Amino acid sequence: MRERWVPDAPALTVEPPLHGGGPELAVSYGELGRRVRRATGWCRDQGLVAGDVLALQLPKDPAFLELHLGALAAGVVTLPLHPDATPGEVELLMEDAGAKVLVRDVAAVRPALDASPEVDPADVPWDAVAVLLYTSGTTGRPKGAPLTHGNLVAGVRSLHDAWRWTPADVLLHALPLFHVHGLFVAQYGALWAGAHTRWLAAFDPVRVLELLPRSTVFMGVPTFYSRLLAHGRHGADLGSMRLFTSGSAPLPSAHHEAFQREFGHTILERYGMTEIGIVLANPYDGERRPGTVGVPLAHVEAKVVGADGATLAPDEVGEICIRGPSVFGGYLGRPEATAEALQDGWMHTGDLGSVSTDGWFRVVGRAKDLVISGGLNVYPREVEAKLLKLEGVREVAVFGVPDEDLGERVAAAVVCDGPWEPQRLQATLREQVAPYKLPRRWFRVDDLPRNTMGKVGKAELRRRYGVRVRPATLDDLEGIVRRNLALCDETEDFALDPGVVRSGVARVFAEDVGASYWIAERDGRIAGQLMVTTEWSDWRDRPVWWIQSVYVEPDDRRYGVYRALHDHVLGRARQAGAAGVRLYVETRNERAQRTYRAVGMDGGHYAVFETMFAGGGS
Ligand code: MLC
Ligand code: AMP
Repeated sequence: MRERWVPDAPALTVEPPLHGGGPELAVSYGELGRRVRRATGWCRDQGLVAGDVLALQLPKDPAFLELHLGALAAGVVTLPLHPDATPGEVELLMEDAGAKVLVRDVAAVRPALDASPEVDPADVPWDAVAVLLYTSGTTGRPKGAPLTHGNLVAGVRSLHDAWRWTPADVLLHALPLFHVHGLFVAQYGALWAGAHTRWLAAFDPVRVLELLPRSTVFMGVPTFYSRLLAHGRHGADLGSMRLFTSGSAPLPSAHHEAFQREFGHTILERYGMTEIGIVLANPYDGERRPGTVGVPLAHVEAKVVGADGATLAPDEVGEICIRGPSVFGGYLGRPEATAEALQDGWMHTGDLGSVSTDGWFRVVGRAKDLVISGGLNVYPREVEAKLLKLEGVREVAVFGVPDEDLGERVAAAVVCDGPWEPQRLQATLREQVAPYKLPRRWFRVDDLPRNTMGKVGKAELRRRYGVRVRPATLDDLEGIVRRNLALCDETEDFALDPGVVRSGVARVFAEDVGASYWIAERDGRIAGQLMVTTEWSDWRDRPVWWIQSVYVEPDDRRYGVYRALHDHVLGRARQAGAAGVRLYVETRNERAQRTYRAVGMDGGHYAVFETMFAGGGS
């Protein structure tokens, strides 16, 4: 990796956050090389030898990179952990991995690293394990996927060529580092090329827009793109940019097209997985087809097979299988899981897809029980197992519902004994699992839908509880007026005059007045709506968004429709830099007040419910 490291060239610039102030931290390749050698020395001083496992639960900090690369050079295996993983989760993974040392305190390890002797890299064989990443399976028990030095080098080389990396590149890096995407696709890509990386500790559309004009490459999960689109381009000059890539979850075609239209760049979507690296990608040159993950990268074989394992005809949907040099050799200590996943070197991905007659792959769904929220994998079985141990939970199903921002959001349907206390379940679960795994929608059900074999119907749950929020179109206008009238006694808009509503809505659509309507769809039909107006707050020096005209069809209540609308507006308001979101509730309307309290809004004394954002609001 270090052949292209020119000592004076910039390796890493750690950008300060928007409101964090402070100067940026710049590290040259010469300095990075020395730091990595000291980290190798640190490993030696800790008594770590080749094959030992070093667990790293660190924020996005240069120390993470130094320790990871320093360990690689010593043949020590790193186990990157989510910074928000709970002590119980960390203990489980460390035990399974046989990890010897855990580093979780940057402030404590920094002086030790700086004081360590510089040690030369060892001669590490290519089939030695470099890193252990955990995924989960049908049992809910996490499985370690060991990746070898050979796997990682095959992956980075193939992307180096495919994406034309050069030392002149500037990668704007806003991904976390404890996963394949942020570490092996983005960071390794830049380091292999000797290119410059600008680091943001976390994705922030305002900072990303500021830094894109000084960058050439940007890599994101689809949520990054939906948030950039929601935030808007604000005239940013993207002339220096040569590549935007997306992966880790499906990029909706609408976002692909909107980004092309509004940001003037065609996103290159690619597909990968921890166990196999990045294996399918749209081409650098030539057509990039929205809704597809492109064609196999160099040295990769890919096919789509049916339930009997036979290769399917073009356009038929089956399981995507992959073979190639970046595919791992099997799960740590799990021969059965390995035999199931790997057959003749072919990795059965559990992803459902098809291939066109001209060889382009599409991912259309998943055979595996997995929710991908904001690019992070949540394994329902793991969360269900924890929930089943809580008092009052008789049966539970965890599943994903569609979400414009995160792609999917985690939801739970619970058959409970005794009172329905989702807040208690949520609070107890929070002590046991990282917060991104927490269900954010809770539904009490009398029974779980099951098939004849007794298996819980997750697809049926998604159909029932999946709510899609979208902007209202002119075609919705008529329905909105009708609903607004039907619900006069349901919302804050008490005695609305039909004429006022009709002309008001018409003026909104003519953009005479600043308001927007959002529609919630459930099970293929319109289930609810709300209107948003904005009001300038002199006190906060930014706008406040007001939610108005909320309506959810009676048959669609208790399916999370209002919560979906609420989350959507909250997300949009945050992206737009609003001070917060408010709504009035008529004090006589107790049902509405209960609803707003249940979603966490605060009624105060005047029945004005609000969620105000901290800091910059973006
Ligand atoms: C944070 N939160 C999430 C979340 N991330 N909830 C659900 N899903 C997520 N992905 C929760 C936090 O716990 C917190 O909840 C609240 O949301 C706000 O936290 P935050 O830190 O402000 O979140 P935000 O900045 O909005 O982060 C969202 C995100 C981030 C999408 C920017 O999750 C992200 O960077 N995702 C990228 C993940 C990634 O790199 N995946 C690659 C995997 S590799 P509370 O209640 O605690 O306040 C792979 C292979 C491949 O899949 O092909 O690439
Ligand atoms: P992980 O185990 O974190 O590596 O996640 C891998 C999974 O992410 C894959 O099995 C897919 O389900 C999903 N994935 C990655 N890239 C894409 C993509 N471009 N489109 C759809 N799904 C994707």
